[in-house]
Amino acid sequence: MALGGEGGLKTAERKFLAPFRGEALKVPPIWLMRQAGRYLPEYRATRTEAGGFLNLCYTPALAAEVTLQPIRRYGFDAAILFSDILVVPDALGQEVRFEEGEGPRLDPIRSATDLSRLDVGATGTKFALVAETVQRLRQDLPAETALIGFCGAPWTVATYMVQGRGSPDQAEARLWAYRDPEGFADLIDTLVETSVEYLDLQVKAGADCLQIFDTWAGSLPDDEFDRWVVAPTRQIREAIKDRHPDIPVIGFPRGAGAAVVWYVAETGVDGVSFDTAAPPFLMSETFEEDDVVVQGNLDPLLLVAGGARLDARVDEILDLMQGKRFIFNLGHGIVPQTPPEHVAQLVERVRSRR
Ligand code: 1CP
Repeated sequence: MALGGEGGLKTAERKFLAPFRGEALKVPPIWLMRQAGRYLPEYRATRTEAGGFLNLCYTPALAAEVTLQPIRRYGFDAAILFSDILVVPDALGQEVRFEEGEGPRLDPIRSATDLSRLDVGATGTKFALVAETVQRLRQDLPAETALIGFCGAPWTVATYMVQGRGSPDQAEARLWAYRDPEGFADLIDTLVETSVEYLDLQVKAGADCLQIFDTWAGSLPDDEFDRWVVAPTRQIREAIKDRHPDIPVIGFPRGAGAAVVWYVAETGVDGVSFDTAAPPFLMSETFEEDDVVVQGNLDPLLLVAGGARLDARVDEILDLMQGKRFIFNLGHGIVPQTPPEHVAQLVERVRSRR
């Protein structure tokens, strides 16, 4: 597929944005979380050329290139900026390292003294590189392709900052929040403030929509969910809406289960992304017509398996979501062992819908 410049198409005409204007499309827009990444050989080549994952995030020409790779292959309705949620702590001065084949590593923050070493004034240089990537993308993307900017939600980003790495239970952050809620609130407030600046500069550079990833929203009981997931997300959404009223904001409170209703009502997000565990009838029946755009939720492992099961599940989701304001996506990110031809099969199945 040829990639071209703006070509006179207005932002408002991009198909991806139609559900946010109130339209329920017969063939919904489609993009996939982690659509750029290790399952694509061209991604692995560019990552090697960059000399590591974070270098890739901070080299605008290469970050833009890997963002465009899945658009060239599959013509998704939206591209998502190639970056990572951990660029925020890294820019704040809590250096993030990605070793080959391992997850992220950070020197953990566990106290007010550790916290005082973060510098909200220091983010400019690294954030400017991300803004440059967004600018390049808006120029190089096909006019019809929307561009999604993103950040991690403060709770999820904090879990990595406090634990120093990914963890199955986010225990260190949860314990800090119980033992010293005021101290933990200082960390969350810093992340709210920094995330607003980060998203604001992505919109100014050309992002059409924003997604807030809260991968570990499901690890908190109701009262803590309210304080550390819902309240900070609402603050971010409100600050962004003050500056950019027309930019849709999608939340992804992974693992929230039934609390998704509360999350949508209280944060005021324009769209909500359902995770793999949510039964499709929850996506189709939970909300009234005007409440929110729904996105989701195919199992990423079904995309690895492929075959007739994949087609059947895609059809089931599309049947249930017929007549709804819906965006087709996975319930979590694409995994590295996904065969690229299965992604082509998925896109073809969605687009051949009559
Ligand atoms: O090349 C590599 O080996 C790095 C793999 C990789 C990639 C491709 C990481 C490391 N991050 C990314 C890109 C990324 N991460 C994007 C880019 C755009 C796209 O989707 O195509 C986005 C939106 C993210 C968001 C992200 N990073 C989340 C939230 C969504 C989710 O997947 O739950 C989280 C939790 C992270 C942290 C992170 N970054 C990378 C890894 C392996 C992890 C998870 C670490 C862990 O919990 O152990």
